[in-house]
Amino acid sequence: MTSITDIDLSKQPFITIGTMGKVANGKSSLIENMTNVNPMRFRQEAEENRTIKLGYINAKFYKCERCPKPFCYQVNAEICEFCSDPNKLVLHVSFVDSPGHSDLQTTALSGASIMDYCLLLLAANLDNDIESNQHYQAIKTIGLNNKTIGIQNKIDLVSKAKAFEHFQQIKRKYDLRYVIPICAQFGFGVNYLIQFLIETIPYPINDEFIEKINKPLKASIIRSFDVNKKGTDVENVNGAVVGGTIKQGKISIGDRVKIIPGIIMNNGKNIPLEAYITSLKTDNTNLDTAYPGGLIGIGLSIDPSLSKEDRLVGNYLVHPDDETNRIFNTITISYTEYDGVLKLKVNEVAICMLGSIKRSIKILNINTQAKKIKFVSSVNMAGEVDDSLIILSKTNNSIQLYGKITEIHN
Ligand SMILES: Nc1nc2c(ncn2[C@@H]2O[C@H](COP(=O)(O)OP(=O)(O)O)[C@@H](O)[C@H]2O)c(=O)[nH]1
Ligand SMILES: [Mg+2]
Ligand SMILES: [Zn+2]
Repeated sequence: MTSITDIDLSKQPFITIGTMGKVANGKSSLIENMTNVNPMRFRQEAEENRTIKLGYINAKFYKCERCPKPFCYQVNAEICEFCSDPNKLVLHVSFVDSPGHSDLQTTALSGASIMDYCLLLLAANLDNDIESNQHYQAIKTIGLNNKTIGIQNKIDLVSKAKAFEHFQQIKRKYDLRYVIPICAQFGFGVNYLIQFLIETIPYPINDEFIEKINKPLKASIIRSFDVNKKGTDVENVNGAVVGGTIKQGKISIGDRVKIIPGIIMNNGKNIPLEAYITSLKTDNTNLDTAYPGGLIGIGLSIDPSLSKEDRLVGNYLVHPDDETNRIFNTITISYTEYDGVLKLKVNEVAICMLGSIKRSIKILNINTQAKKIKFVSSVNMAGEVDDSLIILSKTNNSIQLYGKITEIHN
């Protein structure tokens, strides 16, 4: 059993804060301004691979005991920027920067299921922001709106009166408890946002967190690589490397894990894989044990060709003896429609996104009264009751509903 005193706040982030909102509303600028790291460092890689990756940036939030608010709160500064006293580490977070294009919403939503908090970026010079409305709708559908902070950005581009009117408009349009006006470009108001985050987010290493890490391991793989250069000698070859977020439990170097569903064969059946954990990393810090929060780089003792080019994305890491997670192709889910009306029909072929991967499914049964849908997947999937998923329309990829598994049939 792990207890509170075993966990070191400085080692890894324990809280994940995502961004949402229309492209160009200032998501990346805000993260860059807060952390001094450019979240688009993955851009080139993303363009080359044609896969859009969520950008993860870890940040340490500090407090100076001597300086006044909000200046006492500083990001990634061990020494106070004003009085040079040593700062105290108060929060360690991971920002997930979503790409924002509407066709990429699902990528963002696959991140949303791991977000503890969300920043919804709105631009003060934009009145009819349809894309951000859709993002808000998605946030509300997955039940994240009470953990979402509205960020009114670009206040430098409008008059004071206009900014105030836009602020009121946000309050009317969205059911959000807090809206904070800023200018991400020049950093105005960003220190008040940092103060707000530090003072509002409860200290993460608490009894609830300990309960979560003492549960059986479940980590989602959202990236996977072969890190070896071409022509590496056999004895120097690195094993598979995956990027994952731990939903519950913990992972230590040397642990044995099962990767499910594993390899999918042409007939839709799967072969689970087993591996030892050979390395753990967050940003550039090596870890002996990793806990939930942020993106963890995980080295596995299996052939790197298995993890090449995102091949393991959508898999889960669990304990080898785990029986809670099952392999299935037919399930029943309970659902919340995305925009109030259910357009899916029985026998329709749609797309299910479970654990960061899209699978083709066929709707078998719809019960609008009980708000339940039964469907079959063309290939085996892995998961357990209560796992959340998204169903998209096959024709235009639009989000149809957010669901939770209620029954596994095979
Ligand atoms: N004037 C002004 N421009 C901003 C502000 N925040 C971001 N921008 C600009 O808006 C553009 C899009 O910003 P970006 O952060 O890439 O938006 P994202 O697509 O939401 O990540 C960039 O050219 C930024 O420099 C702001 O507060 N004021
Ligand atoms: Mg961006
Ligand atoms: Zn100080």
